Parts: sequence; structure tokens; C-alpha cells
Amino acid sequence: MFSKILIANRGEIACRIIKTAKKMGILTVAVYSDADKDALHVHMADEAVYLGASPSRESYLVATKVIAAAKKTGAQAIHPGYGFLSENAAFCRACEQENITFIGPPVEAIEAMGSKSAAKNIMEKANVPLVPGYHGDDQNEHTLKQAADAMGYPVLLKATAGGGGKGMRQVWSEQEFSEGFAAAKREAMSSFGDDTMLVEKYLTQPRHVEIQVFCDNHQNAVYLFERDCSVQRRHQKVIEEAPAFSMSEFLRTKMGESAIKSAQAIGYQGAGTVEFLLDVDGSFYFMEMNTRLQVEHPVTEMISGQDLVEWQLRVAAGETLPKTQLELTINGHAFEARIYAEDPSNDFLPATGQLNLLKTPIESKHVRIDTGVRQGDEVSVFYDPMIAKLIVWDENREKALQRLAKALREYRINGVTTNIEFLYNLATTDAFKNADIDTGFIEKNHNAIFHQANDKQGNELFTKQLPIAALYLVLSLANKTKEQAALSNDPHSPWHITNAWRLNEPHSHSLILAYNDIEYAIIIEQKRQASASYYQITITGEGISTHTVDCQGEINGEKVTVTIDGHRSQSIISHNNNNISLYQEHGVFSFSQILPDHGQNQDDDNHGGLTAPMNGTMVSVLVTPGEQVTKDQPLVIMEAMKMEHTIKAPSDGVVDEIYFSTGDMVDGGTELLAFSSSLAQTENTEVK
Ligand code: MV4
Repeated sequence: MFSKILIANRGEIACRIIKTAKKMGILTVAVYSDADKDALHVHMADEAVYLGASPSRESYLVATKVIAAAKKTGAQAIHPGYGFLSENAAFCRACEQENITFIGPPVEAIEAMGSKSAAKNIMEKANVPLVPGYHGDDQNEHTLKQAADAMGYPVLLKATAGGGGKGMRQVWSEQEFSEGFAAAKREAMSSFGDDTMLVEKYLTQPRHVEIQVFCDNHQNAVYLFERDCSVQRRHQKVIEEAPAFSMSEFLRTKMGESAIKSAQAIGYQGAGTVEFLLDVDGSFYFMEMNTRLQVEHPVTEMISGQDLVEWQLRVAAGETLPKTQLELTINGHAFEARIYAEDPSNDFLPATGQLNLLKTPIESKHVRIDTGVRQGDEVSVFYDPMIAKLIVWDENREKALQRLAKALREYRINGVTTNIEFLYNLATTDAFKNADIDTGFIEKNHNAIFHQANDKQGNELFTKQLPIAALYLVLSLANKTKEQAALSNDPHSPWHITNAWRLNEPHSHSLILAYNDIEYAIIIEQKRQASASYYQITITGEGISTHTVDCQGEINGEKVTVTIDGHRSQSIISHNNNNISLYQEHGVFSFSQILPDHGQNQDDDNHGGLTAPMNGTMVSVLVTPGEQVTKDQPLVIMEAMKMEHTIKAPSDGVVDEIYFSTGDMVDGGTELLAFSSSLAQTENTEVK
């Protein structure tokens, strides 16, 4: 076994490999670029070698630098992870020439699988099932059209040089073939410089089911069952699961044995993945073989109990496979969700920023987090914007899915936009729960995932989500004020009452919440009937006439329990500054509270700040003269234009004087209180 290995990668996979190496007592060498000099994988490794500038082409992709680092540190083997140099035949050869073990397949296997058409030819000879079609050298249009006519429409034209979904064109009828063929060739020539085409039967609802295979250097080969990776967006996997739902033992064995045949056809060694298209009738067809450890390998580890990186190290060191096929069993069900710094509301554009809050679910035998970042790290533009892989396991699919939803609710990231809420909405759709999944899942369920107003959640927005969010804000303000009262020098002062009591007026709060960029004005009135108090919530906004809901509620930490029309429900709240996300059974609803600008953001020089935003009434005074306050602490609440406006401390400081009392009418622009900012140590700055 190796005593020291170099990991030629970064981020979560580098950290993941280091963890297993440490478990096995193997020393580790990390490599890093400028952007990664303080990265987690560098800190986890025993040694680290600087490669160069942040762009991968100047660092992680420079084979000579990586090999030089291995020689410099005496690493006997290099683990390439995935991506970067992991399927680079030249790099694999270079390692061998330097007597450094490449932890992966032989270079011949990498080369054999490098060309999609060559791979198909090899699999055809090995009697591995291929999608019915033609992928020969005769590129005469008539030849391909004859094949299409023979297999029946629809057919799929694919550029041999393409891949990952690029260079594919559907042809739905014989009449469309000629035009489709010409267009597909033009696109292939412009995209790949090669217009060689193949034509296949088009499977309209396929699933992407892949088999994990492992071969050692002693002619042993096993499959570690399947993963369903059909939930993809633009050929990027989003959520993967193992085992595939409704997979019979018969089909599992057939696909597993077919995958083994594929691997043996190319003299495979190490970890490999054979991707199949699984059709609705249970027939399956070879798509491609990946000669690296896949991103989604953890779901296989969770259901098989095997550490695939340990298997890789042992096989690369010449050992036999740790298990025989008969010793491998499936236990339970696992999901993996890929947490990305991207903005689903803006066509999933990658996002950058600083992870100034990174709170993860607690890890356990049910929850695993593979990540390469820590709180405070920057998500940079140089690399894939993956933040982490969230992997969950339980004894069956339903329980594992509940674990996934709960873990996503508990994942808190501020400072950079993420796809967490998109993942939560996807995982909590009925279609996903019912495993009604094929490669078109996201398109088919787009409205349910993105809560388009015309789906049923849209109607509940006014009867459920908005009232709950509004009530949460009022209740949390009351709780916060109680806490502050308890800490103040006069806890029982009437100034601390926030039930919006008014002389001869209903107790009402008002606020503005925006959802999907539409603003809703909400009035929350506290009422009493018989001995019970309740809230009457009135919503007005674009697309609705006034809508009133009577409800009762209570909050307990992040949980809000609300009873509306006799229906009591619970939601988990994520409240950060003015953003409130309401996690419910069927998705998450995110609102932003629109606070009027009182000019508090004006800089100190022109004394913006504690003035009345417009004519209105003093609703609550939350502080007392002489009280020490902190930045953004609510000081007074005013009502104007049926809206509630909370005036907050612009910085840490002291409230010197309060010019008005609850119920007073105030003209817009009038100074409400005198405030001395602790920022102005040398003088009392009266902030208007
Ligand atoms: C197909 C297909 C339907 N019929 N081939 C997409 C990328 C490449 N891996 C092969 N792909 C497909 N080939 C036939 N004859 C549908 C797809 C496909 C797909 C396959 C797996 C996972 C996601 C996909 C998304 C769109 C299309």
C-alpha cells in the first residue's frame, strides 16, 4: 500500500479523498492555486504544493506541474478525482513514465472510452445492448434515412463528436428527415469541426440509470448496483438516488452483468461507471462509460456500506477487490443533492460571493456532507460553483426523502445565492415523491418547482403563505421586544408593549412583503372574541382584491404554528435580515420585507436617520431615554399610509431624548428622537 499520495484536485472531492487516505494511514499531498491558498483541502492535507495562478489551465490542468509536485514530495501515486486530469490519457501515460501510480484505469481504457462511437463499436462486439440505430462510416444521407425509416420515428440524430447532450436533433417524421439531417450536420460542423452523424431510435421518456463497476488487476469484477440520475438540468445532474426506484432484482442483475461485460470488454481496472438509458418497457441501452469516480458515488457508498476511494487505493496498490459480488448487498435508500452557488431565478447563472453564514444540518448516519468550503470562504469564478454535496440515507425511499427535505430546510447559507430552495421545491413535489421521474422531470414539473402563480400553491399564497409570514414577523417582533424589555432597566415600562395598542383604535401592525417581485400590503390586527385573541390579516396587492384571513399562531424558534379556518399547520422559518423563507410540506416560499427608506442609510455627514418618513401616528416607542442600543435595534414604530414603519438605530449608541409618545400625530420629516452614535466618540452627534 502507498505511504503517500497526491490528490490532483480541489474542493469537495479533494477533501473527501484526503479523509479516506487519513483513515488508512496514508500521508496526503494537496496541490493548490492562488485562489485556493487557504482552501480546506490544503489545510486537511499533510503537505501542499503551490501550482500556479487561479485559472485551472495555469494550475490544476498543468500535468507537468502536478507530476513535479508528486516527485518533489515523494508521493507514490496520484488520485485525480473527477474532472480536471481524471480522464486525460496523456496525463495517465506521463504518470506511468515517471513510475507514479495513476489511481484509475489503464490508459488504454481511457482512450477506448474517449470516443463515443468507438465505445459503441466495442460494446456492440461485446453484445452490450445499444439503442437501435446506425453509427457506421457510410455517411450518405440515404443510408441514415433508410435506417431511420426501418426503426420508425421519432429518431435522434447525434453528432459522433458531440456529447453531454450537445449535437442532438430529434426527427419526428420521414418528411422532416432530410431537413433535420442537413441542419444537424451544419451544427455539428460548426460546434465540433466534425459532422459525422449517427441515428438512433428516440426514447421519449428514458431514465438515466448508471451502474457502478469495480475491477481489480486479478480478473475480478463486481457491480455495486445502480444509481438513478435522471433529474438533470441541461445535462447537469441535480439530484441522484440509489437504488433506482421500482428496479426489479432481475433487471438489476441484467444491467449489472451487462455493465461488467462493458468493463471487461476494455480490460478495465478500478472504479468505473456504465451509463444506460432505461426505457419505460424495461429495456436498457448502453450510453457511455465513465473512467473516473463519479461525483455521485456517495449514494452507492451509503447503500452498500463500502468506501469506494478505499477500494480505489487498494486496487491501485495491486490488492484484490475487498468484496465478492455475493458479499455486496443493498441496505436502504440514499439521495444526493448538489448544492451550488447559482441563481435558479436567473437561469441558474453561477453566483459568487463570500459564505458569511454557512450553517449545515448535523451530520449523522443519516446525513453526510461532502464539501470543500468553510464559513467565510469566497466562492470564486475560477471553478465549478459547487458548495457541497448533501447526501442522506434511510431504510427506504420515503424516509430518505423526508431526511433530504429536512436537511435542506436546515441548510443555511448567506452571502451567496444558492439553489437550496430550488432543490427543496423539487424534492417536495408530488411527482418526485411518487418517483414519477424520467430525464424530462424538471421541464415537466417546472411550474410546481418554481411555484408559478397558476399552480395550486399560487392560490394558497394569499390564504396561507403570506398570512403566516406576516404573523411570524409580528410575533417575532413581540418576542424580541419582550427579550429587550427583560434586559432593559425598566422591564415593565409600557413603552415595551408591542401589541399595537392604540387609544380607541384597533391594535394593528402593517407591513409590505414582496414575493416574486410583487409587493403585498398586509395589515395585522390583534382582535379578541370571547376569551380568545386572534389576528385578522388583510392583504392587498397586485392581482388580488383585499383578502382577509383570521388566524391564531405561535412561534417557537424557527418553527411557526398557525391555525387558519380551523387548519393548524407548522412551517419552518429561515429569517435573515429582511428575507423570510417559509418551508412547508410542498415547497419553500421566500418573501422579502420592504422597509421604507427613512434615509437611515444616508451617511452621517448630512444627518439622515431618525425622522418621520411621512405624516403618521406614533404606534410604539420601544426604548427609553438614556438607553444603550445596538445598530438596527427597533426604536419606535410609526404608522403611515396604513403601513407600519420601524425606525431603527443607525449604529450602536444612546437614545438621549424621545420627542413623541404613542398615539401622537407626527408630520413627515420631524425629528423623532435624539440619538448619540457611539461611532462619534469625540462628540454627541444628534442624528435627526
Ligand atoms: C438519448 C435520449 C433519448 N433517446 N438517446 C443526453 C446526453 C447523452 N448522454 C445522451 N442523451 C440522451 N440520449 C436516445 N436514443 C435522451 C438523452 C437525454 C438524456 C439522457 C440521460 C440523461 C439526461 C438526458 C437529458 C436529455 C436527453
